[in-house]
Amino acid sequence: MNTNVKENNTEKYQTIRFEVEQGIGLLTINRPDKLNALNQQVFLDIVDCLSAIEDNVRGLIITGEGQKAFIAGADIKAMSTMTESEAIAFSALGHKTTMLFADLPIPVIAAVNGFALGGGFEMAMAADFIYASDNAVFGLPETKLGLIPGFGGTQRLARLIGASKAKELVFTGRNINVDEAVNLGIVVQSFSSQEELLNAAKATLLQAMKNGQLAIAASKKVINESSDVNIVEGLSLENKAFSTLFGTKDMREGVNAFLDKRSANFTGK
Ligand code: DAK
Repeated sequence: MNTNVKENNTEKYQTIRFEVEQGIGLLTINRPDKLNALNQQVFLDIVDCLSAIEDNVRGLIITGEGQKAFIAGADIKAMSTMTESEAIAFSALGHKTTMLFADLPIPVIAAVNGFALGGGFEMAMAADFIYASDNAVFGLPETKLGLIPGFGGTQRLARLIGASKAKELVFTGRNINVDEAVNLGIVVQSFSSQEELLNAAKATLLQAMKNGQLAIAASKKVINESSDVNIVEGLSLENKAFSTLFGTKDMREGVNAFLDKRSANFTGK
């Protein structure tokens, strides 16, 4: 498939848009009148979209429609009438969605434009890393609603910034601006406009796409697993992934290209 052609799956979904250009998938949550709040349909659309993602997609950006919000959280109106069993199903769907980002063997960047609150912040943390625009606002305000973060926020924020800082943010439910988010290590880099933000995310993915895709997939997997295991097990996982790559054509191509003083031509094999 020609990866330079822009493909568009937009009409298929009610609540998201999905376009592929230059091998990069751009998944946009598209409920701007509700600040892209997450209801069941959004999760169903994302799960359907990510489950059908094709091999020609080598990097993914997730963002929100409009200038105001990435995602302003779970849909509070929809949650207001949920029973306990519906909440379990909703939460499970949210977990499934965030795990899909983690399991994709390609880099996933959350491009946060505006509010990333509650489930929105949790969705962003499920990406491999976060870029944000200057107007980004992050927060986990669930305790203000008598809830706790339910889409992995207690787990991912503590792993990202440490338990103490995560508790301070969760207990207070306070919002933080982009500078504080950068200082805490939540955001890798901030940008002065939404256009710059998306361009930077695309440029980063294009840079990564020049490298061995099997190596990227392996490194993503091993880094993701690192927070769940002790150092000895982690080094063992790294060792296995490292040595497995010696059986790939891409690894031979990469080192031979260096020795031949030429650019590598990786094929993903
Ligand atoms: N849900 C539903 N609608 C929302 C929304 C949300 N989270 N956020 C905004 N909207 C809607 C508003 O109701 C409004 O709709 P209309 O009234 O025009 O119909 C429209 O978006 C524009 O919002 P505002 O008029 O409020 O805009 P402002 O600029 O005045 O304020 C704001 C922007 C982001 C400060 C404000 O909208 C806001 O505070 N929004 C709520 C933010 C929030 O608390 N988010 C966290 C939600 S709690 C679980 C798993 C996960 C979760 C829970 C349970 N399970 C275990 C099941 C996650 C929970 C959350 O995410």
